[in-house]
Amino acid sequence: MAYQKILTIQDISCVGQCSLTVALPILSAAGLETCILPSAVLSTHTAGFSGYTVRDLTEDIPAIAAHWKKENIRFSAVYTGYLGSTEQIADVRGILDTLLAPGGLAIVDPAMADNGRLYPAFDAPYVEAMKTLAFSADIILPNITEACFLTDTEYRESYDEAWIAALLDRLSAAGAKTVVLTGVGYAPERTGVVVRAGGETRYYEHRRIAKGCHGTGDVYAAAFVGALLGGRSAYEAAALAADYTVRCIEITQGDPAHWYGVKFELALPDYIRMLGKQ
Ligand code: PXL
Repeated sequence: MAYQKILTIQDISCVGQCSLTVALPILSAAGLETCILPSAVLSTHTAGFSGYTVRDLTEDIPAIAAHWKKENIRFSAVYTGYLGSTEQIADVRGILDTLLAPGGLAIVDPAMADNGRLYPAFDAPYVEAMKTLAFSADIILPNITEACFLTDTEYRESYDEAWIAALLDRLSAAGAKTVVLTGVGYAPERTGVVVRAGGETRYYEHRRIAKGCHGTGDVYAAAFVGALLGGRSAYEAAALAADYTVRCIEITQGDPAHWYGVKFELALPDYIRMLGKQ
């Protein structure tokens, strides 16, 4: 596989093992030159800490993108996660339009909600703007809550295969291309990921570890992008990322003081080993 340069756009949560502090090491471990564009800088993530600081970097983004354009810098993929503002989403769309190399991939994790609720920073206008970004991307990685927000579907705690198929149909009808729908489980101790790509839908089921951990969506998405750009199909990359994320949770679950993220670093050797297996 040729050496590839990719760009990831998401926030820096200085403490909390999510977004860029997770994506950068995972993508580097996958052998990708990883360029970053911070959407905002927060003292911590917003899920469980109180009194966090936020500096929105929306104003800086157009000049950064213009400089890269002038320098003729292009990326073989752009992968976006948690963004800093509704207004910023238009600039991020502009980056996808102008800074991807020919044939480059736009991958959007619409990181804005979980467990039926939006994250504290986001509101209805943000969701509307995220729809425009997600439905212009080549690949999206929503969880069920985010898929519901993207399609104006009422969130459900319990569901069956027919409901998930209908949710995927709504995403496809709205313009989604390849969809990696995360956190889909049909039995109490099982969860998994549904991948709809090229008209085919496949499910990868795996063990569900009771304790939900923060930041696992970001670990999952970065591990997926690393495996995909390494030459795997969307389904293969989705399965590999699931195995790595489960490993990260296993390593972390015995430590109740570590409630804010997963010890993904300790499993990076496993990730690299998984990537080595063709
Ligand atoms: O893991 C998603 C995420 C990323 N960045 C920030 C967050 C969250 C989830 O809550 O608060 C700042």
